[in-house]
This record gives sequence, structure tokens and C-alpha cells, in this order.
Amino acid sequence: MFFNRAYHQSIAVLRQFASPYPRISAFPRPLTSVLGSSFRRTMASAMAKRLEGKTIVITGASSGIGRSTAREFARTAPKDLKLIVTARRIDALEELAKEIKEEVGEGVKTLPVKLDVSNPEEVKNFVPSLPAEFQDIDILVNNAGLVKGVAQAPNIDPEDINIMFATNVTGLINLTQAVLPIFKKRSDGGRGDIINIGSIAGREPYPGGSIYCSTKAAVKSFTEALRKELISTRIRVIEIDPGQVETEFSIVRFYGDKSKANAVYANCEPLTPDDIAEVIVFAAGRRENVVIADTLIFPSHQASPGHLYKKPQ
Ligand code: NDP
Ligand code: 8X3
Repeated sequence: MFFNRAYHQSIAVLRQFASPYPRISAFPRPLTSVLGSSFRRTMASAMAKRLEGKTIVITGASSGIGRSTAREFARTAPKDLKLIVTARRIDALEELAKEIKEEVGEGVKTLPVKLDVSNPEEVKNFVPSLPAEFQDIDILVNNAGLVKGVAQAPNIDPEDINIMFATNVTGLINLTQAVLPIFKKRSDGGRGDIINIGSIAGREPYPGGSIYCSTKAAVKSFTEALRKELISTRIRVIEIDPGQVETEFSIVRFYGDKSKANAVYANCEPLTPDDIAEVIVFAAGRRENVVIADTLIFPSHQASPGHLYKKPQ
């Protein structure tokens, strides 16, 4: 009874956190300070139990949100978890696997796999080339993605257009198609989680981001259609839409120019990749009949891509 009430209160807090409307504080103090440490232990163990034994694929795990998500899953279910961390930079993935082992021990088995999601052949070979003990995937976090430049039509580099669509859209769709047959073999029409990382950019397009915003709008459409197509199954299709998060995202956008990237986050407090990782793991850790279908997550100074408060200097 206590757990049920606490659980519903935690959902209320998440809804408030995800609301696109101005914040109305249902809980002026943090939930954990209201409910105390026994609540924290109950929640942690319920989530850990639901996640224990799962095999999780995370794309774009060499940096930012993907990297934090791998660590957050490991911390939440440290006793028994298999993580397949993928990206193009294998060294960074190997370093991540080492860090996870040092932090949580042997209960989490982390497999680094070099995978360029924009390469259809690599995606096709991904599942068949996994060691047998990692093939029974339960959760796919489609996180790999990027933005290139701020050019406006008619001056957008065709190369940039191709890489953004091939990574953010075709890569995400191809990997989903590679993993879905594993989910669909399970009982009740299938079970498993597809967690797609969209963006506020997919909801509110802005000048200088026409291609990136189009790719994230495509992610939204694909995600919503897929949820409807899988309605008779236990497969959960989840979209997480962050606002501004400080990662390597802007460094990539400005082709490696760190001073331009730093200017994006100057005089304000962006979200951290850990903030988004917590929401991803929370969504995956719900009871099977609960689908956190859609979330929009802003830092408190942001209300749309262009509506950002910067402290006067
Ligand atoms: P980062 O640049 O820090 O991370 C991007 C990750 O994607 C890296 O691990 C990179 O790895 C990987 N990646 C890029 N291209 C490919 C590819 N072709 N194949 C495989 N992996 C690839 O940025 P974020 O963590 O911020 O980005 C993660 C996701 O979050 C993206 O989908 C982004 O669009 C989305 N997002 C980000 C926001 C932000 O403000 N930062 C806001 C809203 C959404 P590698 O280079 O090693 O391949
Ligand atoms: C990243 C958010 O607004 O920089 O997806 O495009 S934005």
C-alpha cells in the first residue's frame, strides 16, 4: 500500500518534470527528503529486480547521454546485467567497460562493440556476430545521433544532410528492425523495450537546424507508428526528448570548434547527460504494463530551442 502510494507520487513528480507547461510544484521539497531513505531503498530494489538479468544494447555509448546511460543501468542493477555498448570509437567503449567493472564489479558484463549505425551492412551483421550469451536482447536504447553545422538552405552541405539522416533516422530504423525479431519471438506477441532518443528539435524546428530537426521529427513519427503497430504485444516503445544537454553534441555541430561549442552553454546551466540517463533507466525500470511513451526534458532555463534564459554578465 505504502509502495503503491509512493510509486504514484513518483510518477506525479516525473510528469511535472516532463511537462511542457510552466512548473507547478506538487512537491516543494525533493521526493526523497519527503519520504525518507526507506522509500529510496524500496524503489531501488523494485527497479533493480525488474532490470536484473536483462541484456541491453546502447548505441552511441562512447560519449554523452549513451555513456551515462550505460553507467546508470549498471548502478541500478549491479548484480546481474549484460550491457552491449556500441559506437564507432572502440577505445572509448573499452574504457567505459573498464570503469563499469571497477565501479560495480563482476555482476555487470559489458561488451564493447564497434558499430557505425549509418552503415547498413554493419547493422545487418550486428546481432548475428554477438556472442551467444549476449544475443537475447531485452532493451534497445537508440541513442546514437549527431548534428552537423548551422547552415540554412540553399547552403547546406549535402554531405552533412546525408550523415544526419543516415545516422539519426536510417541507422535507428535499421537497428530497430535488426532487434525486433528477437522481441517478437517472446510470449504474448513479444516483449522488450525500444527506447528512442528524440529531441525538442523534433517538436519545434528552428532556423539553422532544419535537417537535424527533420531527422528528429522522423524519429518521432517512426516511434509513434511503431508503438501503434505493436499494440497487441508487450513490446514497449518509448521516446525520450531532451532539451539542452552539455555533451560532445555541440563540438560535433561546430566541426570540433570547442570555443563555439562552449558559447552555447555559457551563462546558463544545461542538463547533464546523467540527468537524461536517469530518465531512460527510470522508463526501462517500470512495471511491464507501464509505458512512459513520451517525455520532454528541459533544464529550468529553457522553454523551447530558442527560448533560453542566459544570465546577464
Ligand atoms: P555526443 O556527441 O556526446 O554523443 C553522440 C554519440 O553518438 C557518440 O557516442 C557517438 O559515438 C555516437 N555516434 C555518432 N554517430 C554515430 C554513428 N554513425 N554510429 C554509431 N554511433 C554514432 O552527444 P549526445 O550524448 O548529446 O547525443 C546523444 C543523443 O541525444 C543524440 O541522438 C542527440 O541527437 C540526442 N540529443 C542531444 C541533445 C543535446 O543537447 N546534447 C538534446 C536532445 C537530443 P562515436 O563518435 O564514437 O561513433
Ligand atoms: C539537441 C537540442 O535544441 O540543440 O537535440 O537542437 S537542440
